[in-house]
Amino acid sequence: MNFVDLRSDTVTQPTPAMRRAMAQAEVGDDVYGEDPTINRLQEMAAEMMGQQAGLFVVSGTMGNLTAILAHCQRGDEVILGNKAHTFLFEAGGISALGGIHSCQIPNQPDGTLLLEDIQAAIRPDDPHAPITRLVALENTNNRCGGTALTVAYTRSVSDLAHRQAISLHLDGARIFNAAAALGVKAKELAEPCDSVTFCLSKGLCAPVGSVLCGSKEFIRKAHRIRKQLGGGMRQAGVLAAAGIVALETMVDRMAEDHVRARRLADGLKEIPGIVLDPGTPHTNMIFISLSQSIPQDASQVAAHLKERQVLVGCIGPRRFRLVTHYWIDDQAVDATLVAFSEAILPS
Ligand code: TLP
Repeated sequence: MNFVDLRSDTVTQPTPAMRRAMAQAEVGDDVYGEDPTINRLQEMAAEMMGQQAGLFVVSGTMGNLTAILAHCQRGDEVILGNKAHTFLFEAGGISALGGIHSCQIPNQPDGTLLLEDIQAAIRPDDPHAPITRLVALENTNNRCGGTALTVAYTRSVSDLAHRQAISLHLDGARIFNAAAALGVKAKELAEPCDSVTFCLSKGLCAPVGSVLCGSKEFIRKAHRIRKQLGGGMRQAGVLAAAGIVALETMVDRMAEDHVRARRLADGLKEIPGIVLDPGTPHTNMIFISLSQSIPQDASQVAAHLKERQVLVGCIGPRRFRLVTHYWIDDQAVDATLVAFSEAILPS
């Protein structure tokens, strides 16, 4: 059965070109640095992020964890948003595995952290306080609606941090969505940062993996940490091969997902009982709620949608997230609108 799966862009299947590249990939032992396909992916990724080097990791979560462990010692502090994926959805890995303290400051609705809030959160040189070592941003910001942070904003945070010898990490899981929405190169968004992770397995459609990029020295350090985390892979060029196809063929089509998200949102707006978040969609995510006039809750509506072969993410008792991606075409958008109009029963 063919479902229209809007739960996330993580559900994307590899394309036929990716599967072919995987079958034919030249491989070697990557723990020895001998997998030519991984080496090529890492070089391509570093180039696209305007960084010196890259490291292939299993997931976005592992990329962020590896980066934060490389920047911080036990007891150091990272400043991040209270809606950051690293804070909300990475199982507390930075504190569980790294003893790293997090200082959460409010994410603004556009995904930014106020410069004055960052400044106020930076600890004084006082033995009572942890050492502020790192600021982390997220672009696009998932829980702020898939909002894109601009180049100017990223630079302003980088300048503020660097003036005080603090590093900047970017969770750029969806940096290519941000770049498409802003009409800039991903490199411009990543260059002001000391490290950046981006995901191959979301909108870019590869089955596995993320790349962590930074300076040569930083990546050397990160390489050892990846090993400590059990993330040293062997003939994983079969995975990297799909990542290379992703970088070659998927980056320039990202805007299509944004156009479809807009079309889907415009249709949903016309269905009585559906309330769109202000400004949604910013990129490939649509955030909606059920109005009080609807007797069902989100899980009941989701169950009705599932009967109509449409899958959506429930992110609250009356709230949904819908994410467009390569496998959501115009027909899928139309089918979703029909399914919603049938599934929602006004009282
Ligand atoms: N996000 C997933 C879920 O974990 C919520 C999703 O469906 O959106 N950074 C950001 C901004 C992310 O959105 C995600 C995944 C990650 C990191 C982690 O990536 P993975 O799943 O590869 O560990």
